[in-house]
Amino acid sequence: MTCTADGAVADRQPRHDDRSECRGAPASRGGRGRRAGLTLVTVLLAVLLGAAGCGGDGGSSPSAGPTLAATEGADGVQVFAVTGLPSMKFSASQLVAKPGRIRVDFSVAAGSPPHNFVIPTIPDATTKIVSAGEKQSITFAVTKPGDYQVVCTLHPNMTATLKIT
Ligand SMILES: [Cu+2]
Repeated sequence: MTCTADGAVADRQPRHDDRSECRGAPASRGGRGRRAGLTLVTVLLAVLLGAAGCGGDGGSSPSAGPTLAATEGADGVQVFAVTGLPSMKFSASQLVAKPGRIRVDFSVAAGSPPHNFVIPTIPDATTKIVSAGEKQSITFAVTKPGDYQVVCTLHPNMTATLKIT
């Protein structure tokens, strides 16, 4: 009723203004549609991000953490880069090499408590206590195949295995 009355009285107002005043529906319907579209995009983004977050495990080994194979340096030394993590773990739970000389480049991640890298049964395989952001390299020789336990002496649950094959 008010629409017709306004339109009739206000002669100076252009026609299309009268129309948009009379029907509120199309404008608000458009708004709802835009909101629904944004929600859909948000949901899709969340799904995509969630899927990407799951992919980083690398390898389907049944052991507790990643296995690292030595890279062989020019001088025949087998090299491992191992990081002590804020989560009180080594970056690899198993280091695989063959008998011979081995170098471990041990570093501690930024924001982590200090760690060390110690193989109690191999006297030369001992770093100092390394602070966050620092590193130390150690070189030692192993002749006998077998599993050698690696520990951080500061954190009893922080272990790994050097596997000589
Ligand atoms: Cu530690």
